[in-house]
Amino acid sequence: MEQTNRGRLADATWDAITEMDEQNRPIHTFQVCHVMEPNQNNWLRSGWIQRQAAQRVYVELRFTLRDCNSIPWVSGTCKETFNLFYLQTEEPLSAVAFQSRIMKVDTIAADESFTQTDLGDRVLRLNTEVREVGPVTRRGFYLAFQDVGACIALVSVKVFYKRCPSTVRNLAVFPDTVPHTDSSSLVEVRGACVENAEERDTPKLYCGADGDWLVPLGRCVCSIGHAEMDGDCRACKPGSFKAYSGNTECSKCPSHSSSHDQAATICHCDKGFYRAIKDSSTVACTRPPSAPRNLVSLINDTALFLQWTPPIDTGGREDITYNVLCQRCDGRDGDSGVTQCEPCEPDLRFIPRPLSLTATSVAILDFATHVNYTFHVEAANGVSGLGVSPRSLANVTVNTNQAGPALVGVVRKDWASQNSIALSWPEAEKLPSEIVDYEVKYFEKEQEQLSYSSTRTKNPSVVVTGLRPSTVYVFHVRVRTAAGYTAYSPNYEFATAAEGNEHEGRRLCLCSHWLCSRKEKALIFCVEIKKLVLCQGYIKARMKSEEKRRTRFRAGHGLYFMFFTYVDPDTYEDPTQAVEEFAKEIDPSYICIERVIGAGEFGEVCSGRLHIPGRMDIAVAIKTLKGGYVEQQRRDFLREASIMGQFDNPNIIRLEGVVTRSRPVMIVVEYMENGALDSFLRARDGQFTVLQLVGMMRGIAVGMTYLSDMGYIHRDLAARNILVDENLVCKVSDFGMSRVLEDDTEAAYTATGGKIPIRWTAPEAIAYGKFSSVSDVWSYGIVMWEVMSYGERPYWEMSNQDVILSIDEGYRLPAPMGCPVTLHQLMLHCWQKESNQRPRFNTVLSFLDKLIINPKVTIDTCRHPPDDMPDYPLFISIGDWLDSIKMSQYKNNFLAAGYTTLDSISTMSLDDIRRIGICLIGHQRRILSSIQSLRLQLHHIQQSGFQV
Ligand code: ACK
Repeated sequence: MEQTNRGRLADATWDAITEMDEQNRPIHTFQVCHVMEPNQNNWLRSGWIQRQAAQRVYVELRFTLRDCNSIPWVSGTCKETFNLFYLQTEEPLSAVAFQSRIMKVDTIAADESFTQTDLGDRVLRLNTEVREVGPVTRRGFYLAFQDVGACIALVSVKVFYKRCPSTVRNLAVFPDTVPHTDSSSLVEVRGACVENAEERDTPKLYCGADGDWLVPLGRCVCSIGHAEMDGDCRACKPGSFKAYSGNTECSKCPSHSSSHDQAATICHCDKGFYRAIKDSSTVACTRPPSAPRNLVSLINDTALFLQWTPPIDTGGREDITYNVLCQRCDGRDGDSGVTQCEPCEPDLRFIPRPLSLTATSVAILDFATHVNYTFHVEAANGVSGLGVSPRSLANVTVNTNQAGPALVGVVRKDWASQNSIALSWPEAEKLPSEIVDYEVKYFEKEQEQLSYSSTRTKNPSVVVTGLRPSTVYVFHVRVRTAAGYTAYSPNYEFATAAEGNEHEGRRLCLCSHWLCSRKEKALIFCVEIKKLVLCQGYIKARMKSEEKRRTRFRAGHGLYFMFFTYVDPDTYEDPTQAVEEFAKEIDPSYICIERVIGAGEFGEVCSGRLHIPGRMDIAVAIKTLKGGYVEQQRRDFLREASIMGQFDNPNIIRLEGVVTRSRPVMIVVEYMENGALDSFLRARDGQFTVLQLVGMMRGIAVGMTYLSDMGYIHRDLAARNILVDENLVCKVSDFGMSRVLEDDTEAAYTATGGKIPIRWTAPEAIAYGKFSSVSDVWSYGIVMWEVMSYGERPYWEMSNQDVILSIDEGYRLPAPMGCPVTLHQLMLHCWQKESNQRPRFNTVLSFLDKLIINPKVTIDTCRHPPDDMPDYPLFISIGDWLDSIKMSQYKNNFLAAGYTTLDSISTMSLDDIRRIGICLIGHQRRILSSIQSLRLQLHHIQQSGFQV
């Protein structure tokens, strides 16, 4: 700001003179020029100048000064300078007071002085000098000019202070600001956003000592509906909008939207157009799509397909989806004749789902037959349902059949066990097309319908396995025909038997009549033809898997060119892979479970039939994995299948396949009509010839020779693990637990922590866990003994500990009653203490073969043990002997009858035993069997020259 003050003469020696400048404009000046007289002291003083906000004051002087040399005759009194003074006061002062406290600012000299010539030429040599005055702190001040003998004309005096002027930077207004007196410090000033702008980062400027704005920081941006123009925020014009604050322009309204007012922040959708909730307010407005086109239905077997093409008008959106709505329109209203429609059954299955489909097709399953379904396919997008626009529907009506609905009749429970329930129902009749099968859906009642299982059966009966004991299940059944499903039967609730309650109302299921019905035979034939293709596919896959297996063996063992080698499933990182490789997956609908035949470690064992399309149906045994299993149990259970699946021998139980992809998990093996060998023999005591028994042993030897050639060690060879078919063929089974023996009730824990069936196991395997094919040979000898004694328990009731001790002391089982010596000798050979002294399975097999070829010679005449047969000690007294066979209670009977030495009893017959008062048949047999063995040993000892 410029401040000038016209001063007044203090000493009347400065004259106020008005002159004309070069352009003839008047200029007012104060002049003094007493150059001829010495001791000049002429003062000119300003009026009182208010300081206002100033801290530092500047004085700009414009003046002319005469060159002393250009004035003729002047003495040394002529000067070419004058002095500038100032005085600060709170109030205006009198002239006297002024004189005393005045302070000098500077002596001012002229840069340019003028001469007489200049005057004549009218050239004005004007000087401008600026001086800083202060710091000023009082309310006002005076300026004073002292002339000490110069010739001066003071043209102007400008008094001012510096300030940073009000400004607008980055849409923020900064006010006038006075800098600090200290020229090195800046004044920080916060700006205020201009109208319709908002702060982003606090706007700041710094005011420098020279009145310049420095270091701009922060900024303001225009608010919504406004955009920057010429440093201002101006409102957006109608037809445009700005939705977000920022330094962006106003945008034109997007398609199908408009704004009618200034400063619009949004453009509103035109009538009939919408934005979805998720849409940004800046995008174009859209509308619901038109209806899908070309809706067609296809009915194929048991599935109904709907297909359509997308609508012509997608409404301007890409999020188009389809909803399929279903109605059953069965009858007509009697009065109005209008078709009655109702929502479809809730369990109609839509694949992938009924609503929010992104593809233009859907498959519908489980529909009822004989029904008129109307399907409405609705096209929808993100703005469907926002306005009042009608739904975009395409409709199609599908008739699933001609006749009335066919329902399954009353479902009955035939029997229930702990883990199974057998159901049957009357065969569905009056169906328009062939029955494909029945579907039985079931779930635990307590679980509501949270998870349900289903099984299919071709017959009007089923055994549902894998259930929990003492649990109520809800069942319902429906028929599947080529044209679709019937409706479900009502719900039926049946419970499984309580734990410990073996069977409840057990009876055969009606599976057998499936094969009797001519109609059904025809159906099976049709299904077979249809699925032959599938079957061929399977065979190819199986061949591929076999080839893979061979390659593996070739690579792994290099022995393949001679034998297959057993692959331990435990060597697979993922045991499921072993199951996949060695066991084929069976479609559960090919399995018809008929009855429960026993209980295993993992669940029930059932019998039933397997009907693989393209193959004769066969009787099978089905081992099930009971519900509620954990993953490890599932693996252990399936481990048996991955072992069994590697074997192919007439005397090894054959694996048909597994069911792992649905519940219950099952292992399906060939059915052995006579069940386990031990119970089979016990039930037919004495009913077979020796040759028949030898035939059974031979079968087992064939199986074991195969297994040992494969490098497989069974570890649990026992009559209970041999199965017998209707032709008395014996097959080795039970491979699942051959490593850990958890499921063998005979297996006991040993000192080394393993679980071992002591009575069947070789001493080195018990003592050091040294299992081998020759330890299997020991077990084989025990099985021979079991066979010849018709299922007698080896070592009878002796404790496991006593068995181990007596074996260690050299005792061996005596020949069973009626057992040819040769066979007992073979047993003894298998029980050699030194494992390498025992025969190998192939030797056992050829021995039995000879026996079978020439039974008379071998069985009757070969009474002498082979040369390498070791000695087995006899028990010293009758008491010891009876103790060893756990028949101590009969000591008195023997003594009372006069039998005191072993020799005396060696000739006893069965009648003799009965006569001395031993009535129980089992005891009679055990004693007689032991006596026969004693007889052999006596004979052997006598031959050696010893006396008993
Ligand atoms: O002595 P079993 O009737 O014969 O009782 C048991 C029961 O299941 C539990 O294991 C019988 N079993 C096991 N596998 C078969 C099979 N493949 N064929 C016939 N019965 C079998 C076994």
